[in-house]
Amino acid sequence: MTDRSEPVTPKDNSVVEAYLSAQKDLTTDSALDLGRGLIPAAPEGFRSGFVGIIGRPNVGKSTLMNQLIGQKIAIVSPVPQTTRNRLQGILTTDAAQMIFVDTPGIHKPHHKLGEVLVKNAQSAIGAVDVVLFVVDGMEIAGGGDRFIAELLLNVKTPIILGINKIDARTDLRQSHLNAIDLSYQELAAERGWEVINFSAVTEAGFPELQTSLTDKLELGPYYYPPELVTDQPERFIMGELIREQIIHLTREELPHSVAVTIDRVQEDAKITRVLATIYIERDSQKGILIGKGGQMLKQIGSNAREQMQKLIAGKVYLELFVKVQPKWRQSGLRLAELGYRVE
Ligand SMILES: Nc1nc2c(ncn2[C@@H]2O[C@H](COP(=O)(O)OP(=O)(O)OP(=O)(O)O)[C@@H](O)[C@H]2O)c(=O)[nH]1
Ligand SMILES: [Mg+2]
Repeated sequence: MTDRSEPVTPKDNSVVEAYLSAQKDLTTDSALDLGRGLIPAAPEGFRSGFVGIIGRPNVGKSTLMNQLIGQKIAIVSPVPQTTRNRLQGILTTDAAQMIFVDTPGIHKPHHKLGEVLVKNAQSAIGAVDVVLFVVDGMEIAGGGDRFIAELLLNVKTPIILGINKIDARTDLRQSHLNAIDLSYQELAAERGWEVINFSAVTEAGFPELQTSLTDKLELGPYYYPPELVTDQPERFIMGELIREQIIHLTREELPHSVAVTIDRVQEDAKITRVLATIYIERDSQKGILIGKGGQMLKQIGSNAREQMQKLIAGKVYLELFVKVQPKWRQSGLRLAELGYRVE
């Protein structure tokens, strides 16, 4: 039985497993060396570092990171403000190891949760080696984009302006397209940023993006085993997969009022049992979440279970509880209890 608090790795990989178990016992420097010993030495000319993915809500940051690393570790939805935590996804190529940091969309906060999210996204800007500023290629640069551009003014880190969703632009009028492109070219030219067009869905433009990111990183070692795709615990991703289904299946104010905790994960040979609690803010939201005859909650559970099975490549039994926690988004203490890191 394990507690599923270890980072996500592909199944059946003895090198990664050994690395992670060495990491668990990291109490001394020698244990650290042992952990490092399992990471191969990087070839000459190898580059590595952290790439911060920032931008307004809903521009496709999480979709981009998932697609770049080839595994779904960040949840995605058409509703803005989906991502709430800083998530790391790792891409290792022959030339480089890029550790992507997905961040919550930067917006004007209306509550304590929003404040914490925006602060965390901003602090990521200072902690990475390259900033990938993602914008929505379907829309002309707006106030939200310019606000972020201002935040980036005094940043010394190399910055790439990434124009996303180019796959969806086929229906736009040419004149409108030109206006969109011009608005971003102006933004980038003022600051000397490189501009790259891509689609996080079709992967068009990915080779150019990867080359440019690699060029901007310094020479460096493997920070993680080449097979690792994230340092995020499976437990955390499981909670997010539940939250994703709630966003997809419920409407009204519910998506933003929901938090999920994974209370217990019990793994035996045949099945992994997961106990989770969904927190809402008001008694009146219970009805929407549970649905007629419990149908809604059942659907949420069944969809999330399916996703979890993909994640761990094994059978999952999922039990969901619902609790009312008034005003959790307003309280720093409750936010911390629910796992939101206040930086
Ligand atoms: N057509 C198209 N849609 C995209 C693309 N990338 C993302 N989307 C869609 O845009 C919506 C938002 O995607 P997310 O990845 O959740 O956006 P985000 O920037 O992480 O949003 P927040 O976490 O709220 O800041 C989803 O409906 C995605 O399917 C793309 O390249 N093309
Ligand atoms: Mg996101």
